[in-house]
Amino acid sequence: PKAIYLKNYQPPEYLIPETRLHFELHEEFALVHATLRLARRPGSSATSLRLHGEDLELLAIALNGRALVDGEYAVDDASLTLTGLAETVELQTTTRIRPQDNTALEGLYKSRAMFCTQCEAEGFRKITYFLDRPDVMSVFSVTIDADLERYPVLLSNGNRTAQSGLADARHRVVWEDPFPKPAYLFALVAGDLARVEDTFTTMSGRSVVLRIYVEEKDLGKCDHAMQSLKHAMRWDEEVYGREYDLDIFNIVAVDDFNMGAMENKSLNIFNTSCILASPETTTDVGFERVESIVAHEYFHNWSGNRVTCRDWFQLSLKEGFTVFRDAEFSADRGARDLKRIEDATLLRTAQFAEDGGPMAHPVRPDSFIEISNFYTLTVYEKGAAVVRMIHTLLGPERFRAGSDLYFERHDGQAVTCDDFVDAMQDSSGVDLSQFRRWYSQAGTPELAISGEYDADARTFALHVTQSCPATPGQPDKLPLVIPLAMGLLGDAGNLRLQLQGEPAGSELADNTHRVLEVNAAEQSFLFTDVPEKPVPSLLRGFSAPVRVRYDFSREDLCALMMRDGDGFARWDAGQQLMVQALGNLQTQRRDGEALALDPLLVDALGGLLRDEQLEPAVAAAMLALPGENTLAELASHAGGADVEGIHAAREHARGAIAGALGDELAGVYRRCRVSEEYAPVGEQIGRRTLANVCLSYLATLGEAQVALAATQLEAADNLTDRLAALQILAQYGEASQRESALQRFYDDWSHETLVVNQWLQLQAMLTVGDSLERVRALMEHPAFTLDNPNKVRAVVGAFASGNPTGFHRADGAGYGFLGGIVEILNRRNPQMAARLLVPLTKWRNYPAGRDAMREELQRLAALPDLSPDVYEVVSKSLA
Ligand code: B3K
Ligand code: ZN
Repeated sequence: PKAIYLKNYQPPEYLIPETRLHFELHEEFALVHATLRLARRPGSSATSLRLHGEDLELLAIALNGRALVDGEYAVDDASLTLTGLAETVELQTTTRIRPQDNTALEGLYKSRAMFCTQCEAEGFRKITYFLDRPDVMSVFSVTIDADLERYPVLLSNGNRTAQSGLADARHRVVWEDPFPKPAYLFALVAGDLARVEDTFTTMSGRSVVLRIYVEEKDLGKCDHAMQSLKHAMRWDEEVYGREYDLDIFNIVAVDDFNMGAMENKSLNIFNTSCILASPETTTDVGFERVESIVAHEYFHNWSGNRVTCRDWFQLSLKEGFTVFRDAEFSADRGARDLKRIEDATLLRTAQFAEDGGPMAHPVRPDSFIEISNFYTLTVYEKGAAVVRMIHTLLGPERFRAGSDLYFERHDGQAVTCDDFVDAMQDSSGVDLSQFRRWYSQAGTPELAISGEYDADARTFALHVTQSCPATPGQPDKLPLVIPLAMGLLGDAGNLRLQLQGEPAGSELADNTHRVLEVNAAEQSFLFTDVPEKPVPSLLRGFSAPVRVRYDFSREDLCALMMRDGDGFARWDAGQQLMVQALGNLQTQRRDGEALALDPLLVDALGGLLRDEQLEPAVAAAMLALPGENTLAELASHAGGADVEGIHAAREHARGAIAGALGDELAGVYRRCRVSEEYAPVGEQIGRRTLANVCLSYLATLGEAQVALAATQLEAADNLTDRLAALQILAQYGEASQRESALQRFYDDWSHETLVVNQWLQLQAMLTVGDSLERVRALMEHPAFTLDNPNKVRAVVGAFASGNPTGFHRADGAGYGFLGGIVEILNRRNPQMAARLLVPLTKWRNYPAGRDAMREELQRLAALPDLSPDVYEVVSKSLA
């Protein structure tokens, strides 16, 4: 496998203004008749053309109506080459493909009884010969023939323009999509599907039919997705002025899907786990996930489909922007601070780890071997953080003007990240040239900040130094533009700020919040008229994807945690206090001392529990200790993570907190229980989350408290409370209690695949007993199959990334287990295989397991027949 480079980008020699496809779907195979109108790109003088095509059996080929004979074209396992081409030609091919045998779930494949497609990024080439690259946009017309009884519903992009009966109890449907699109947005579905339907009236008064197609049994689980879709459509009109552009919008749910969902033009295809929702089968977090993914895919209609990517190096053009859009949508729908907390946690835990590891790459990568490996946290989440920083630097009005200009300038085009920034720059007049480094420079920048108070001069200076560690291929880094949102905390609350150089008495000078623009390696900011020595509140709202180092005392952190004006900063200060406290416990444990948790932290948490004014959801977030993976990521800087030590420290802290604050925890648990009928609304969600956080602390205290979980499990009317209780019973209950609760839950819910998947996942993450043994047994369970990505993620993925002590057990068996699964999936589903491997690639961060992890990677590297996906991850992580 060879790498391809952004710097070698060449525009296509031919374009395909028009594509006609005719599918004949059968039980053993499918025939694809394709008619492509090819037109030489203005400016090109090429007469030959190489079309992409993989796993295709070419049955017929004709140019301008004349069948080609051997020698007039060339076919290999990845392409079809034509020569002697005129300026415009019509190419007709017939290929035979085998969707039934397609276990990679890329191209046209079968999920249970239905046919469906997944073409992004390069799956269309497994359907027919084509220029399968996003800068070739074509108008598609699609004819589908299939058995009427098995496949009464036949869908593709755009509008349905014809339908008719055929011989042999078959039927035909024709779809035409008026919008030119790249092949990755093509979709086809055929199946026996039921649907729910609704309508939406757009801001200009057009009525759009909305349909969600599912298996009959799931009809009752579509409401939440439908409501989410309508909210998203309205929000995009209100916030971005973007209206939907066809008369119909379809969503289809499929069980076998490599990721969450796909934004195919007017025919979004979803993993059932990201679309179906009901109180019995979906947790609060699941409801929120459905809403945000429905919105995300819908928003792609403009940020992705109407304006798409020139090449796959520009993936963040659509993904970073669309993640930013969906995050703002969720923040507007719910609680903004909480959404920022969730996103910052994800970035700090997983994206920072990516940035610090062997696969580190810029938001716009320079090269790749297999693009499927670059649907990463860096491209998505850091990409979104980069768009957010533009939003912060420009402010909402100028950002909106920039996005208007972007959509107007590039509608119908395939463009680059630079085009996006150009639009923001041109409309605002803000020079973003230095800012662009965020797209090309990999690694997590670090701000080392110190504060200096001068009581006589009444000034407070912030000295800021920025740096960024080297990443593979990028030894030297340049200073970035970093918006640093901040405030200063005094004894009685946040101080009014006056920055030196700022006009005094202006509206700005009056408030307590600033965004400092850090753009040099070293800089100072001087605040004047500061009446007392303040504690700085830094990186409010997680205003940039950076690490901040500031030598806060524990008392400073407590002050910020209890009194700062910014919700995110309060949470963040609490987390820092916890990280320090947990670090001390680890040191005590290593030195064989008695473990003693920082009393200041316990007091602060007690204060939170007693504060009845604090929103429950915020209290829940502030009470939760940083996760083991977050702590491991932080430790990767200080000589590497001690998995056992982290786990032990965290468990000790949980017990100590519960021991000291048992009455408060029990009181809040009682006060927060929701007695109304379940609804996935913010107020209830907050109370449930807080109650379950309290319960999970209490469970560390012993049998009597574990019994509360048993009661909750019996009484619950929703999956959130049930799963939380089951987790506690399984983790803290006695063995017999654990096994019977798990068995009973399965017996109750074995008919609901999505619930069973969550049941599998919960067990894969239990740390009692021999986790690996448990996981092996789960893989033998009738509910498990390696062919379904949701199951693989629930068991293997959850174990490798969500059960650190199990995965990193001292004998290395966890690594061998994961490697074995990757070996099996390497050919069957390369995308899944490569993704599962990610935890092993972090081997340098784990001193104890380092050798065994590396050896497992070396074993994989030596296997014959590695897919490009797995090869890339393995070889880069060993380099
Ligand atoms: N664009 C798709 C992801 C496709 C992944 C292909 N391996 C979903 C999304 O980001 O909206
Ligand atoms: Zn997306």
